[in-house]
Amino acid sequence: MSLVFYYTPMSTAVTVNWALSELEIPYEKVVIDLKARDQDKRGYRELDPNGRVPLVVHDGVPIFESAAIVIHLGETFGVERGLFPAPGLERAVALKWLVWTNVTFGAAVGRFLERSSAPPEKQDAEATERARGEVERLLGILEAELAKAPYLVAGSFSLVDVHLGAFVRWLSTMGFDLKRYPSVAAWQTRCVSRPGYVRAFES
Ligand SMILES: N[C@@H](CCC(=O)N[C@@H](CS)C(=O)NCC(=O)O)C(=O)O
Repeated sequence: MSLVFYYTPMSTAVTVNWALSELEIPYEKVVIDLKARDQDKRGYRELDPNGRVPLVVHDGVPIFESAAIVIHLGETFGVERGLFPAPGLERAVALKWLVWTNVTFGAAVGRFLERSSAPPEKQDAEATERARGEVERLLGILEAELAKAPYLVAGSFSLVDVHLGAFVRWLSTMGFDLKRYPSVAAWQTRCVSRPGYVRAFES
C-alpha cells in the first residue's frame, strides 16, 4: 500500500493530517508551500487540477477534496479501527455530517472570511454581519446536536469529529467565541485531548 499526503500547515489539509494520525497508518507527507505557489507546479496540477490542498495519492490514485479524502480513509482504514461506521444507517449519519461540514458549514465560514477580509474599499458591514449570523446559526445547530450526545455518530468518537472539529477550531482564529456554545466547546476539548490530535499537531 502506498499513500502520499500533500499537506500545508494551517490549511484545510489539517483535517486529513489529524485523520491520518488517528488512524496510525504509514504514509509519506509532502509539504506544499502555498505562498511559493507549489500548487501551480505542473506535476502537482496533474494530480490535482484544482491546485489545492489537501490531496492524497493512494496506490497511484489522486483524491482531492477534504471530505472525500476523509470518507475514503474512513471506509478503507477506519471501520476496523472503530473510527468510522460500517455501511448502514450510522454510515449515513457520518456522511450527513461530513457533507454538511464542507457544503454548508465550510461554505458559510468561507463567505464570512471573504467578507471580513475584504479590502477597506470593498467592506460591507451589513453583509459581513449577515455572513457572521449564518455561521452562528450553524454553530447553534451543532450545539443542539452535541447537547444530546458527546460525539456526532452513535455517541462515539470518529473521523467525523475530526473533520468537523478541525473546521470548528479554525473559527477561534476568526473571532468567534466558542464559549457561547458550551456543548461545542466541551466536544472540542474532548477531541483535542486525544493522543491522535497531540501526535498530529503538538509533537
Ligand atoms: N473544498 C476544498 C478546499 C481546499 C482549499 O481551498 N485549500 C486551500 C487551502 S485552505 C488551498 O489549497 N488554496 C491554494 C490556492 O487557492 O491557491 C477541500 O475541502 O479540500
